[in-house]
Amino acid sequence: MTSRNESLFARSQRVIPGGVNSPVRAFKSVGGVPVFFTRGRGAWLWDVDDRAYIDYVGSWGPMILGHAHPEVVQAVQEAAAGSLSFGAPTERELEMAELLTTLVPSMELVRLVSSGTEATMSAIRLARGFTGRNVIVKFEGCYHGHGDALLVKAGSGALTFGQPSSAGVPAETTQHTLVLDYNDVPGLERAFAERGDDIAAVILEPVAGNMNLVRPTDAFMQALRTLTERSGSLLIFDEVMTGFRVGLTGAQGLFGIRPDLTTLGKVVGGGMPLGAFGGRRDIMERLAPLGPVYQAGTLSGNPVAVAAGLATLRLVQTPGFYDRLSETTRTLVSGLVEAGRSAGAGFSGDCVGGMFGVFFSDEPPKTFAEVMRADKERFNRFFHEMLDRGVYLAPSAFEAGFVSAAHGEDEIRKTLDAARDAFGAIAR
Ligand code: KE4
Repeated sequence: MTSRNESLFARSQRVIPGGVNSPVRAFKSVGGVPVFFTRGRGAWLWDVDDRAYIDYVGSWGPMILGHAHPEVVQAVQEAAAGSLSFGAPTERELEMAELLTTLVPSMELVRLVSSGTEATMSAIRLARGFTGRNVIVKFEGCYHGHGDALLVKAGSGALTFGQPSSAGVPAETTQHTLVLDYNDVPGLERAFAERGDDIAAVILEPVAGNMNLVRPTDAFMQALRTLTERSGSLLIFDEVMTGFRVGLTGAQGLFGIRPDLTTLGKVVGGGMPLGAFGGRRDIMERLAPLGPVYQAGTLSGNPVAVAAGLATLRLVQTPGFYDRLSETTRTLVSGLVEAGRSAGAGFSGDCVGGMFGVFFSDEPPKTFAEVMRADKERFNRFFHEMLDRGVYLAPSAFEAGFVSAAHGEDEIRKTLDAARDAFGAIAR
Protein backbone atom coordinates (compact mmCIF):
# COMPACT_ATOMS: atom_id res chain seq x y z
CA MET A 1 0.00 0.00 0.00
CA THR A 2 1.50 3.35 -1.01
CA SER A 3 2.07 5.56 2.02
CA ARG A 4 0.99 9.18 1.90
CA ASN A 5 4.70 10.02 1.94
CA GLU A 6 5.22 8.19 -1.32
CA SER A 7 2.16 9.66 -3.03
CA LEU A 8 3.13 13.19 -1.92
CA PHE A 9 6.68 12.67 -3.18
CA ALA A 10 5.36 11.45 -6.54
CA ARG A 11 3.12 14.53 -6.74
CA SER A 12 5.83 16.99 -5.66
CA GLN A 13 8.22 15.72 -8.35
CA ARG A 14 5.71 16.87 -10.94
CA VAL A 15 5.97 20.52 -9.90
CA ILE A 16 9.23 20.92 -7.90
CA PRO A 17 12.67 19.91 -9.26
CA GLY A 18 13.44 16.59 -7.56
CA GLY A 19 10.34 17.12 -5.44
CA VAL A 20 12.26 19.23 -2.91
CA ASN A 21 13.21 22.84 -2.30
CA SER A 22 16.73 21.97 -1.24
CA PRO A 23 18.70 19.02 -2.69
CA VAL A 24 19.85 17.36 0.54
CA ARG A 25 16.19 16.75 1.47
CA ALA A 26 15.71 14.40 -1.50
CA PHE A 27 17.41 11.42 0.18
CA LYS A 28 19.60 11.04 -2.96
CA SER A 29 22.60 10.20 -0.79
CA VAL A 30 20.85 7.56 1.34
CA GLY A 31 18.22 6.38 -1.16
CA GLY A 32 14.54 5.87 -0.51
CA VAL A 33 11.64 8.30 -0.24
CA PRO A 34 12.02 11.53 1.76
CA VAL A 35 9.74 11.92 4.76
CA PHE A 36 7.09 14.63 4.59
CA PHE A 37 6.54 16.08 8.05
CA THR A 38 3.39 17.79 9.26
CA ARG A 39 4.26 18.91 12.79
CA GLY A 40 6.90 18.85 15.49
CA ARG A 41 7.02 19.34 19.21
CA GLY A 42 10.18 19.35 21.29
CA ALA A 43 12.54 16.60 20.08
CA TRP A 44 9.76 14.90 18.06
CA LEU A 45 8.41 15.09 14.52
CA TRP A 46 5.33 13.49 12.96
CA ASP A 47 5.09 12.59 9.28
CA VAL A 48 2.04 12.68 6.98
CA ASP A 49 1.30 9.05 7.94
CA ASP A 50 1.28 10.20 11.59
CA ARG A 51 4.43 8.24 12.40
CA ALA A 52 6.61 9.75 15.15
CA TYR A 53 10.38 10.31 14.95
CA ILE A 54 13.05 11.57 17.31
CA ASP A 55 14.61 14.40 15.28
CA TYR A 56 18.41 14.78 14.99
CA VAL A 57 18.30 17.12 11.97
CA GLY A 58 16.53 20.02 13.67
CA SER A 59 15.99 21.71 10.29
CA TRP A 60 19.81 21.40 9.79
CA GLY A 61 20.59 23.26 13.00
CA PRO A 62 18.07 26.07 13.74
CA MET A 63 15.77 24.11 16.09
CA ILE A 64 18.16 24.15 19.07
CA LEU A 65 15.26 24.64 21.51
CA GLY A 66 13.23 21.84 19.94
CA HIS A 67 10.18 22.24 17.72
CA ALA A 68 7.31 24.66 18.50
CA HIS A 69 8.85 26.08 21.66
CA PRO A 70 5.89 28.00 23.16
CA GLU A 71 7.88 31.20 23.82
CA VAL A 72 9.20 31.29 20.25
CA VAL A 73 5.77 30.58 18.76
CA GLN A 74 4.22 33.30 20.90
CA ALA A 75 6.91 35.84 19.90
CA VAL A 76 6.24 35.07 16.22
CA GLN A 77 2.47 35.36 16.64
CA GLU A 78 2.78 38.71 18.42
CA ALA A 79 5.16 40.12 15.80
CA ALA A 80 3.02 38.85 12.90
CA ALA A 81 -0.08 40.50 14.37
CA GLY A 82 1.60 43.88 13.89
CA SER A 83 2.39 43.26 10.19
CA LEU A 84 4.81 40.81 8.60
CA SER A 85 7.14 43.36 7.09
CA PHE A 86 7.75 47.08 6.69
CA GLY A 87 10.90 47.36 4.58
CA ALA A 88 11.92 50.07 7.03
CA PRO A 89 13.94 50.16 10.26
CA THR A 90 12.32 48.61 13.36
CA GLU A 91 13.38 48.65 17.01
CA ARG A 92 13.33 44.82 17.04
CA GLU A 93 16.12 44.49 14.47
CA LEU A 94 18.09 47.11 16.42
CA GLU A 95 17.67 44.91 19.52
CA MET A 96 18.97 41.93 17.52
CA ALA A 97 21.99 43.90 16.29
CA GLU A 98 22.78 45.08 19.83
CA LEU A 99 22.46 41.51 21.11
CA LEU A 100 24.70 40.02 18.39
CA THR A 101 27.40 42.66 18.85
CA THR A 102 27.32 41.89 22.59
CA LEU A 103 27.33 38.08 22.35
CA VAL A 104 29.90 38.02 19.50
CA PRO A 105 32.43 40.76 20.42
CA SER A 106 34.31 40.41 17.10
CA MET A 107 31.14 41.67 15.41
CA GLU A 108 31.53 45.41 16.04
CA LEU A 109 28.94 46.16 13.35
CA VAL A 110 26.42 43.66 11.97
CA ARG A 111 24.02 43.50 9.06
CA LEU A 112 21.00 41.19 9.01
CA VAL A 113 20.08 39.18 5.90
CA SER A 114 17.66 36.32 5.15
CA SER A 115 19.88 33.25 4.82
CA GLY A 116 23.35 31.88 5.45
CA THR A 117 24.09 32.06 1.74
CA GLU A 118 23.33 35.77 1.68
CA ALA A 119 25.58 36.25 4.69
CA THR A 120 28.60 34.47 3.17
CA MET A 121 28.06 35.92 -0.31
CA SER A 122 27.97 39.42 1.17
CA ALA A 123 30.99 38.79 3.40
CA ILE A 124 33.04 37.66 0.39
CA ARG A 125 32.08 40.74 -1.63
CA LEU A 126 32.88 42.96 1.37
CA ALA A 127 36.29 41.32 1.88
CA ARG A 128 37.14 41.88 -1.77
CA GLY A 129 35.88 45.48 -1.66
CA PHE A 130 37.81 46.23 1.53
CA THR A 131 41.13 44.69 0.47
CA GLY A 132 40.94 45.47 -3.25
CA ARG A 133 42.05 41.87 -3.83
CA ASN A 134 40.19 39.06 -5.61
CA VAL A 135 41.51 35.73 -4.34
CA ILE A 136 39.39 33.80 -1.83
CA VAL A 137 40.65 30.68 -0.05
CA LYS A 138 38.19 27.97 0.99
CA PHE A 139 38.61 24.34 2.03
CA GLU A 140 37.49 21.12 0.35
CA GLY A 141 34.44 19.74 2.15
CA CYS A 142 33.39 23.07 3.62
CA TYR A 143 30.08 24.43 2.34
CA HIS A 144 29.20 28.09 2.61
CA GLY A 145 25.86 28.23 0.78
CA HIS A 146 25.25 28.39 -2.95
CA GLY A 147 26.82 31.75 -3.85
CA ASP A 148 28.72 31.43 -7.17
CA ALA A 149 32.16 32.28 -5.78
CA LEU A 150 31.91 29.44 -3.25
CA LEU A 151 30.51 26.67 -5.46
CA VAL A 152 34.03 25.56 -6.23
CA LYS A 153 35.90 22.30 -6.17
CA ALA A 154 39.62 21.85 -5.88
CA GLY A 155 41.64 22.72 -8.94
CA SER A 156 43.69 20.06 -10.73
CA GLY A 157 46.85 20.96 -8.80
CA ALA A 158 47.33 21.83 -5.16
CA LEU A 159 47.67 25.52 -5.82
CA THR A 160 45.61 25.90 -8.95
CA PHE A 161 42.44 27.92 -8.84
CA GLY A 162 39.15 26.11 -8.35
CA GLN A 163 36.74 24.82 -10.94
CA PRO A 164 32.98 25.36 -10.60
CA SER A 165 31.30 22.57 -8.61
CA SER A 166 27.99 23.46 -10.23
CA ALA A 167 26.79 23.99 -13.78
CA GLY A 168 25.88 27.58 -14.48
CA VAL A 169 28.87 29.02 -12.61
CA PRO A 170 31.25 30.68 -15.10
CA ALA A 171 34.89 29.60 -14.80
CA GLU A 172 35.78 33.31 -14.59
CA THR A 173 33.87 33.42 -11.29
CA THR A 174 35.80 30.63 -9.65
CA GLN A 175 39.18 31.45 -11.14
CA HIS A 176 39.85 33.58 -8.08
CA THR A 177 39.01 30.85 -5.57
CA LEU A 178 41.73 28.61 -4.16
CA VAL A 179 40.55 25.33 -2.62
CA LEU A 180 42.90 23.86 0.00
CA ASP A 181 42.70 20.92 2.40
CA TYR A 182 41.15 21.44 5.82
CA ASN A 183 43.72 21.09 8.65
CA ASP A 184 46.60 21.15 6.13
CA VAL A 185 48.94 23.75 7.63
CA PRO A 186 51.80 23.29 5.14
CA GLY A 187 49.34 23.71 2.27
CA LEU A 188 48.05 26.92 3.79
CA GLU A 189 51.58 28.20 4.31
CA ARG A 190 52.45 27.43 0.67
CA ALA A 191 49.38 29.26 -0.58
CA PHE A 192 50.27 32.36 1.43
CA ALA A 193 53.93 32.17 0.46
CA GLU A 194 52.97 32.11 -3.21
CA ARG A 195 49.86 34.26 -3.32
CA GLY A 196 49.52 35.98 0.05
CA ASP A 197 49.45 39.46 -1.42
CA ASP A 198 46.53 38.53 -3.70
CA ILE A 199 44.36 36.86 -1.05
CA ALA A 200 41.35 38.94 0.01
CA ALA A 201 40.11 36.44 2.56
CA VAL A 202 40.11 32.90 3.87
CA ILE A 203 36.66 31.52 4.67
CA LEU A 204 36.10 28.33 6.66
CA GLU A 205 33.71 26.47 8.86
CA PRO A 206 35.56 26.73 12.22
CA VAL A 207 34.14 23.32 13.04
CA ALA A 208 33.33 21.62 9.76
CA GLY A 209 29.81 20.22 9.56
CA ASN A 210 29.24 19.86 5.82
CA MET A 211 31.64 16.99 5.30
CA ASN A 212 30.13 15.58 8.47
CA LEU A 213 31.81 16.82 11.66
CA VAL A 214 35.57 17.50 11.45
CA ARG A 215 37.36 19.49 14.15
CA PRO A 216 40.09 21.96 13.30
CA THR A 217 43.52 21.37 14.86
CA ASP A 218 44.93 24.12 17.08
CA ALA A 219 47.87 24.49 14.68
CA PHE A 220 45.43 25.04 11.79
CA MET A 221 43.50 27.68 13.72
CA GLN A 222 46.66 29.51 14.76
CA ALA A 223 48.11 29.39 11.24
CA LEU A 224 44.89 30.82 9.78
CA ARG A 225 44.99 33.83 12.08
CA THR A 226 48.75 34.44 11.80
CA LEU A 227 48.99 34.06 8.02
CA THR A 228 45.96 36.23 7.24
CA GLU A 229 47.11 38.96 9.63
CA ARG A 230 50.64 38.92 8.19
CA SER A 231 49.44 39.21 4.58
CA GLY A 232 46.65 41.77 5.09
CA SER A 233 44.00 39.17 4.20
CA LEU A 234 40.78 38.81 6.16
CA LEU A 235 39.79 35.75 8.19
CA ILE A 236 36.10 34.93 7.79
CA PHE A 237 34.54 32.45 10.21
CA ASP A 238 31.45 30.98 8.61
CA GLU A 239 29.53 30.28 11.84
CA VAL A 240 26.19 29.74 10.13
CA MET A 241 26.18 26.23 11.62
CA THR A 242 28.46 26.66 14.67
CA GLY A 243 27.09 30.02 15.82
CA PHE A 244 25.08 29.54 19.05
CA ARG A 245 25.33 25.79 18.32
CA VAL A 246 28.75 24.85 19.76
CA GLY A 247 28.42 27.42 22.56
CA LEU A 248 27.09 30.89 23.31
CA THR A 249 30.17 32.54 21.79
CA GLY A 250 30.39 30.10 18.85
CA ALA A 251 33.55 28.43 17.63
CA GLN A 252 35.51 31.69 17.91
CA GLY A 253 34.78 31.69 21.63
CA LEU A 254 35.77 28.03 21.95
CA PHE A 255 39.08 28.49 20.14
CA GLY A 256 39.89 32.03 21.29
CA ILE A 257 40.34 33.27 17.73
CA ARG A 258 39.05 36.72 16.72
CA PRO A 259 38.06 36.59 13.04
CA ASP A 260 37.75 39.78 10.98
CA LEU A 261 34.26 38.84 9.75
CA THR A 262 31.71 36.29 10.98
CA THR A 263 28.65 34.95 9.21
CA LEU A 264 25.62 33.60 11.08
CA GLY A 265 22.40 31.78 10.20
CA LYS A 266 20.30 28.85 11.41
CA VAL A 267 20.03 29.22 15.23
CA VAL A 268 20.13 33.02 14.98
CA GLY A 269 16.68 32.89 13.35
CA GLY A 270 15.28 30.07 15.50
CA GLY A 271 13.80 28.43 12.40
CA MET A 272 12.77 31.58 10.55
CA PRO A 273 14.67 32.99 7.52
CA LEU A 274 17.42 35.05 9.17
CA GLY A 275 21.18 35.35 8.65
CA ALA A 276 23.74 37.96 9.63
CA PHE A 277 27.29 39.01 8.89
CA GLY A 278 29.48 41.35 10.87
CA GLY A 279 32.94 42.13 12.10
CA ARG A 280 35.51 44.87 12.33
CA ARG A 281 34.03 48.37 12.19
CA ASP A 282 36.56 49.60 9.60
CA ILE A 283 35.53 46.74 7.28
CA MET A 284 31.77 46.90 7.83
CA GLU A 285 31.75 50.66 7.22
CA ARG A 286 32.61 49.97 3.58
CA LEU A 287 29.04 48.73 3.13
CA ALA A 288 26.37 50.84 1.44
CA PRO A 289 24.98 53.27 2.34
CA LEU A 290 28.24 54.29 4.08
CA GLY A 291 30.72 52.86 1.61
CA PRO A 292 31.15 51.50 -1.92
CA VAL A 293 30.28 47.81 -1.33
CA TYR A 294 26.63 47.26 -2.25
CA GLN A 295 24.45 44.83 -0.33
CA ALA A 296 20.67 44.92 0.20
CA GLY A 297 17.50 42.88 0.87
CA THR A 298 13.74 43.45 0.87
CA LEU A 299 13.21 41.26 3.92
CA SER A 300 16.54 41.84 5.64
CA GLY A 301 15.92 42.16 9.39
CA ASN A 302 12.32 40.99 8.90
CA PRO A 303 10.43 41.71 12.15
CA VAL A 304 8.79 38.26 12.41
CA ALA A 305 12.06 36.40 11.72
CA VAL A 306 13.89 38.64 14.18
CA ALA A 307 11.20 38.01 16.81
CA ALA A 308 11.84 34.26 16.49
CA GLY A 309 15.59 34.84 16.67
CA LEU A 310 15.39 37.11 19.71
CA ALA A 311 13.18 34.64 21.59
CA THR A 312 15.62 31.84 20.74
CA LEU A 313 18.75 33.78 21.71
CA ARG A 314 17.12 34.84 24.96
CA LEU A 315 16.50 31.19 25.88
CA VAL A 316 19.98 29.91 24.90
CA GLN A 317 21.42 32.39 27.40
CA THR A 318 19.71 30.49 30.24
CA PRO A 319 22.49 29.56 32.72
CA GLY A 320 23.80 26.04 32.02
CA PHE A 321 22.03 25.77 28.64
CA TYR A 322 25.13 24.71 26.69
CA ASP A 323 26.50 22.53 29.50
CA ARG A 324 23.27 20.52 29.44
CA LEU A 325 23.11 20.44 25.64
CA SER A 326 26.75 19.31 25.37
CA GLU A 327 26.22 16.64 28.04
CA THR A 328 23.18 15.23 26.23
CA THR A 329 25.09 15.19 22.95
CA ARG A 330 28.10 13.47 24.52
CA THR A 331 25.82 10.83 26.07
CA LEU A 332 24.20 10.21 22.69
CA VAL A 333 27.48 9.90 20.79
CA SER A 334 29.26 7.71 23.35
CA GLY A 335 26.19 5.46 23.51
CA LEU A 336 26.06 5.15 19.70
CA VAL A 337 29.79 4.37 19.51
CA GLU A 338 29.49 1.75 22.27
CA ALA A 339 26.51 0.14 20.49
CA GLY A 340 28.31 0.17 17.14
CA ARG A 341 31.52 -1.30 18.46
CA SER A 342 29.66 -3.98 20.47
CA ALA A 343 28.07 -5.05 17.18
CA GLY A 344 31.53 -5.30 15.65
CA ALA A 345 31.11 -2.26 13.41
CA GLY A 346 34.11 -0.03 12.79
CA PHE A 347 32.26 2.94 14.18
CA SER A 348 33.29 6.27 15.71
CA GLY A 349 31.82 9.61 16.62
CA ASP A 350 32.63 13.10 17.80
CA CYS A 351 30.69 16.11 19.03
CA VAL A 352 31.18 19.78 19.78
CA GLY A 353 28.44 21.44 21.82
CA GLY A 354 25.09 20.46 20.33
CA MET A 355 26.39 19.15 17.00
CA PHE A 356 27.74 15.66 16.35
CA GLY A 357 29.13 13.36 13.70
CA VAL A 358 29.08 9.56 13.47
CA PHE A 359 31.19 7.53 11.05
CA PHE A 360 31.61 3.95 9.92
CA SER A 361 35.36 4.25 10.44
CA ASP A 362 37.55 3.24 13.37
CA GLU A 363 38.40 6.83 14.30
CA PRO A 364 36.70 10.20 13.66
CA PRO A 365 38.17 11.65 10.41
CA LYS A 366 40.53 14.60 10.68
CA THR A 367 40.56 15.47 6.98
CA PHE A 368 38.24 15.43 3.99
CA ALA A 369 40.16 12.47 2.52
CA GLU A 370 39.61 10.50 5.73
CA VAL A 371 35.88 11.34 5.66
CA MET A 372 35.69 9.95 2.13
CA ARG A 373 37.26 6.69 3.30
CA ALA A 374 34.49 6.08 5.86
CA ASP A 375 31.95 3.41 4.83
CA LYS A 376 29.11 5.41 3.28
CA GLU A 377 27.12 2.34 2.21
CA ARG A 378 26.95 1.05 5.78
CA PHE A 379 25.92 4.49 6.97
CA ASN A 380 23.09 4.48 4.44
CA ARG A 381 21.83 1.10 5.69
CA PHE A 382 22.15 2.28 9.28
CA PHE A 383 20.22 5.45 8.41
CA HIS A 384 17.26 3.46 7.07
CA GLU A 385 17.28 0.95 9.93
CA MET A 386 17.11 3.89 12.35
CA LEU A 387 14.42 5.63 10.31
CA ASP A 388 12.33 2.46 10.39
CA ARG A 389 12.69 2.54 14.17
CA GLY A 390 11.52 6.17 14.45
CA VAL A 391 14.90 7.94 14.64
CA TYR A 392 15.50 10.65 12.02
CA LEU A 393 19.23 11.14 11.38
CA ALA A 394 20.60 13.51 8.74
CA PRO A 395 19.92 11.79 5.37
CA SER A 396 23.57 11.87 4.32
CA ALA A 397 26.85 10.38 5.56
CA PHE A 398 28.37 13.81 4.95
CA GLU A 399 26.20 15.89 7.25
CA ALA A 400 26.48 16.64 10.96
CA GLY A 401 23.61 15.86 13.34
CA PHE A 402 21.99 18.19 15.86
CA VAL A 403 20.62 17.76 19.38
CA SER A 404 18.13 20.17 20.94
CA ALA A 405 17.50 21.25 24.52
CA ALA A 406 14.26 19.24 24.26
CA HIS A 407 16.13 15.91 23.85
CA GLY A 408 15.87 14.28 27.29
CA GLU A 409 16.89 10.95 28.86
CA ASP A 410 13.86 9.26 27.35
CA GLU A 411 14.76 10.29 23.78
CA ILE A 412 18.40 9.27 24.23
CA ARG A 413 17.43 5.90 25.70
CA LYS A 414 14.96 5.23 22.86
CA THR A 415 17.60 6.27 20.32
CA LEU A 416 20.25 3.93 21.76
CA ASP A 417 17.76 1.04 21.96
CA ALA A 418 16.97 1.61 18.27
CA ALA A 419 20.69 1.82 17.47
CA ARG A 420 21.50 -1.51 19.11
CA ASP A 421 18.76 -3.10 16.97
CA ALA A 422 19.89 -1.28 13.85
CA PHE A 423 23.55 -2.27 14.24
CA GLY A 424 22.42 -5.87 14.70
CA ALA A 425 20.28 -5.65 11.57
CA ILE A 426 23.09 -4.34 9.35
CA ALA A 427 25.56 -6.87 10.77
CA ARG A 428 23.39 -9.75 9.50
P1 KE4 B 1 21.55 28.72 3.98
O1 KE4 B 1 21.65 29.59 2.75
O2 KE4 B 1 21.14 27.28 3.64
O3 KE4 B 1 20.70 29.32 5.11
O4 KE4 B 1 23.02 28.64 4.62
C1 KE4 B 1 24.09 28.15 3.83
C2 KE4 B 1 25.19 27.65 4.73
C3 KE4 B 1 26.29 28.45 4.95
N1 KE4 B 1 27.29 28.05 5.77
C4 KE4 B 1 27.24 26.85 6.40
C5 KE4 B 1 28.38 26.45 7.30
C6 KE4 B 1 26.12 25.99 6.21
O5 KE4 B 1 26.09 24.79 6.85
C7 KE4 B 1 25.08 26.39 5.36
C8 KE4 B 1 23.88 25.50 5.09
N2 KE4 B 1 23.96 24.17 5.61
C9 KE4 B 1 23.14 23.16 4.95
C10 KE4 B 1 23.27 21.84 5.74
N3 KE4 B 1 24.51 21.24 5.58
C11 KE4 B 1 21.71 23.56 4.84
C12 KE4 B 1 20.79 22.45 4.39
C13 KE4 B 1 20.35 22.63 2.97
O6 KE4 B 1 21.18 23.01 2.12
O7 KE4 B 1 19.17 22.36 2.71
